[in-house]
Amino acid sequence: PGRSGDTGIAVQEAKPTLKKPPLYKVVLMNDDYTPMEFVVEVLEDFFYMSRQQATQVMLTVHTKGKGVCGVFTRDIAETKANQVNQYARESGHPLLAEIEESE
Ligand code: TYC
Repeated sequence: PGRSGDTGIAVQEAKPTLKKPPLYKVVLMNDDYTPMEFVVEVLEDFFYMSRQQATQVMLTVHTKGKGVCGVFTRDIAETKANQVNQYARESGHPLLAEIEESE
């Protein structure tokens, strides 16, 4: 602890480094019914992926069961997953996005 002037009172000095916020993955789950094209469009529109990148992630989810769409702070990850799930429901598809703690 530092000492405040000549009062002899110990004070807590500010830490010079900032803590990084915890990060969360938005994970897309596979299902048997959502069209591949719909998934690719979701990845392009909500995660700003190129068509090539979106196709690759969609195929990873399709073959491995799930895949990471992106890593964000908690609020952003929750918002993205909610937006995807709401849009999929409105469109009549069972596509599901979840969030997972990263690291
Ligand atoms: N498995 C789906 C199909 O064969 C495609 C799909 C891919 C669905 C990724 C969901 O997150 C998903 N039509």
